[in-house]
Amino acid sequence: MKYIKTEINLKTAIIRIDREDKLNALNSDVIVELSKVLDNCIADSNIASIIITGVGNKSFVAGADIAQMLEFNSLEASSYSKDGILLFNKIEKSPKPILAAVNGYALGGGCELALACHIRYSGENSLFGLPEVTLGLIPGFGGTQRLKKIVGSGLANELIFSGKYIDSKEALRIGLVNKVCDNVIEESIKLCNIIAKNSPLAISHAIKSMTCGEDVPYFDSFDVENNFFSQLFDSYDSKEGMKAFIEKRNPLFKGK
Ligand code: CO8
Repeated sequence: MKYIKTEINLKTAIIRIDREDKLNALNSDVIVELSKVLDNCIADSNIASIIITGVGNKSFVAGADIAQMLEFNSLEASSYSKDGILLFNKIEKSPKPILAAVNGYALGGGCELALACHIRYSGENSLFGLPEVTLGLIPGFGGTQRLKKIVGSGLANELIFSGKYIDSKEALRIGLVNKVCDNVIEESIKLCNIIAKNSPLAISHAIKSMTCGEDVPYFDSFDVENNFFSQLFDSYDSKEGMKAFIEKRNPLFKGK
C-alpha cells in the first residue's frame, strides 16, 4: 500500500492515510487502497473496531485531491464521486465500529469521511468545513446528505453555503464530534478497548438496526429493531452475556 499504513493495537486496527505532503488529500488511489484495507479489517475476526486517522499532526484529510479534480470532465467526476460514495457507505454500514480520529484539517472530502464514520473524536487543533462552494463545487462524497442528519439542516446549510471552517470546540458544540481530546489517538484507542469487551455480534446488530431503520418509515423502524433484537436470542453471545450477569462474572463473547 502506497498511501495507507495499518497498525494493530490489541483488537483495534488503526488505519492512517499517509499522504502528508498533500495534507492527506484523497486522490483516487487513496480511495481504492482505503477500500481494500477496510475490507481486510472487516473480514479479520481478530479486529473488533477500526480507527481512521491521518499521518502527521496537521491534517486528517484536507479534502478530495483538487489537482486531480481539475482535470476531470463530468463523467470522470461522476465515477470518482461514486467510488467515494461506495467507500463511505461501506464505512457507515461496516459491521464493526469505525471511529474517525480527526487530527487536524477535516475539509471537504475529509469532513465527509469523518461524517461517514460511526463516531468522531477530534484533536484540539482540528478544523472542519465543507469549502466546496468556494471551488465552484458542492460536496460529492455524501456531505449534503450526512451533515444535515448529524447537525440538522440549518447548521448544515450554513456550513455548506458559506464554506467556512469551524474549530473543534464549535464542532463539539454542534454535535459534529463526540469529544475533543488532548491526545485523540490515545482517547480513540481507549474507547475501542471498551467496545472490544462487548459482544461483536450485538454491536453489528445495533449498527444494522440503526442503518436499516433509516431506510423505512419511522414507525416501521421499530419492526426493524425488533427483528435484529430478537435474532440475537438464538446466539451464543446473548446467552453468555445474560448468564455471565446472573453468575456475577465477566462474559466471554465469541461473536456468534
Ligand atoms: N487537494 C490537493 N492538494 C492539496 C489539498 C487538496 N484538497 N489540500 C492541500 N493540498 C496540498 C497543497 O496544494 C500543497 O501542495 P504543494 O506543497 O505541492 O503546493 C500541500 O498540500 C500543503 O498545502 P498548503 O501549502 O496549502 O498548506 P497550508 O498550511 O498553507 O494550508 C489548507 C492548509 C488551508 C488546508 C489549504 O491546503 C487548503 O485550503 N486546502 C484545500 C482545502 C479544500 O478546499 N478542501 C476541499 C476540496 S474539494 C472536496 O473535497 C470535494 C469532495 C467531493 C469530491 C467529489 C468528487 C467529484
